[in-house]
Amino acid sequence: MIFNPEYECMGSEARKKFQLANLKNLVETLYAKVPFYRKKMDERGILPRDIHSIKDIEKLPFTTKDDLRENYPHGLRACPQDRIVEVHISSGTTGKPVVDEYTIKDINIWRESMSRTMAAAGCTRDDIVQNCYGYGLFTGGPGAHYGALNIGAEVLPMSSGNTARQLMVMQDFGSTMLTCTPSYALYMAEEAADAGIDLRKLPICKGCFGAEPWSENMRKEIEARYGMKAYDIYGLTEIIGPGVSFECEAQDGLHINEDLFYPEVIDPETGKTLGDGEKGELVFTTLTKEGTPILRYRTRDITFLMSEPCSCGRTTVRMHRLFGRTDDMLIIRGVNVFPSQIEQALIEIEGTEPQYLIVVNRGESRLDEVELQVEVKKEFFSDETRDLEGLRNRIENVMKSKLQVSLKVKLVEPKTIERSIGKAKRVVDNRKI
Ligand code: DLL
Repeated sequence: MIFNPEYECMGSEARKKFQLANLKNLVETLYAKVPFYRKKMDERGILPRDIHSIKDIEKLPFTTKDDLRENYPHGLRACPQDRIVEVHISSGTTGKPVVDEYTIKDINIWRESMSRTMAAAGCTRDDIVQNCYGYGLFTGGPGAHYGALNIGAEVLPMSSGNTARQLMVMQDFGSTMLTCTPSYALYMAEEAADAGIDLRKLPICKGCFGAEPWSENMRKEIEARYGMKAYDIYGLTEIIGPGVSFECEAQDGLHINEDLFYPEVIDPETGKTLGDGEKGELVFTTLTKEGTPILRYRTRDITFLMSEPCSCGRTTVRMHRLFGRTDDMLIIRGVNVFPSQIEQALIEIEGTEPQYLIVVNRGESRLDEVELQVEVKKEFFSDETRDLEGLRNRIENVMKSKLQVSLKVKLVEPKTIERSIGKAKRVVDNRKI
C-alpha cells in the first residue's frame, strides 16, 4: 500500500519545487543558527541567497562523520534545547558517537517516513508487528515502533534477544509482521527449527529487515523459512534512523523519501556529483528537520540512484541495495564497529601490543561471532595462566563496554600476527552473506 500518495507519487516538477523551497529554508536556518555551517559556507564564499535551483546544492559544503564528532554533543543543533524531545546516538564510532536530536516535528517526520516504509511492506492496522530491533539509543526499535503505531497496527515492543521468549510471543500473539536485522531473523528461524516450531504454519507473513548488509540469498532463506515476504529497509542515525529508503512490492531498489531526505551520489575521491546509474558514495541532506538538520552528509555507503519509473506507481528515486562502504566499518550483530576503535581500546590496556586481528564468522547459529586476536607483551606472556586469563577477561570487558558488542579474545604470543608492509590487514571477514 502507498501510505502517502500525495508525496510518494508526486510529479517531478512539483517535487523539485517542494525540495527547493525546503532547501532554501534549511540553508538560511543553518547559516543563521549553526556557526559550524556558517563558517563552512563563508569559506566557500556561498550565501543562502545563492541557492536558486535544487542543483545549486552542489555548491554547498559536505558534512562528514568527523565534523559530527568534532561538534559533539550539541554543536550542530539548530534550535533551542527546550524544543528537543528525544535523542538517539549511533553505536560504534571512534572517539565520540554521532548524535541525532529530534524536535516533535522531527519525530513526526520519522513517523511519516517509517509509515511509508512499513506500509510498502504491506503493514496495515490489522497487523501485529513483532519489533525485535533494539530499543534504546539505537534508532531501529523506536523507528519501527513509531511507524507501526502511526499506521494503527498493534506493536509488540520486544527489542532484540531472548529468542525463546520471542518465539513464544510469536506463536501466542499471532504476530503477522517481523522487524529486526536479517541475521537475527535467521537466528530466530534456526532456534525455531531446533524447538520443533514450523514458522510457515504461523501467521507471520512479512518483515522489514535492515541495519546491516544482507544478500538476495539471505532474503530467499528468510522467505522460505518463515513463509513470508522480506523487504530491505535502509537508514542511518545521522539522517533520522530507519525510514530513509525502503523496498516496495517490486523489490527493484529502495525508494528514497526524497521530499524529506535529498539524495546525491558522489565520486568519493573528487566529490563530483554522479549521474543516474553511476556507483559512488551516497550523500543526504535533510530538507525538513529542525533539531539537527544536516547538509550533504557523506554516508560512506556505496550505491547508485535509479530514477526511471517503478511499477508500483511511486515516483521517488530509488537506490540500489548497498554495495558496501568506503571505509572499514564492520556491522556486527547490527552494531557498527570500526577497527580503529578496537586499536584505541587496546592501547589503553596494559600488557597488550597494538597488534591485533579481527576474525568475523557467521557461526552455526547465524549470528556474527568475532574473535579478536591480540598480541601480549613479551614480559606479560608468563606461564601463569591465571595472569593471562585475567588479561583476557579484562580485554573482553573493556571491548564490551566500549563497543557494545561481545568479542572472544584470543591472546597470542608476541610477533605471531602477520605484519604487512603496506596497509595493515586488521580484519578477516569470513561471513558469507
Ligand atoms: O542501522 C538504522 C536502521 C535501523 C536501518 C533499522 C534499518 C533498520 P546506524 O546504526 O546509524 O543506523 O547504522 C547506519 O548501517 O550507514 C549502513 O552502512 C548500514 N545499513 C543500514 N541499513 C542497511 C541495509 C541504522 N538495509 C549504517 N543494508 C548505514 C545494508 C545497511 N546496510
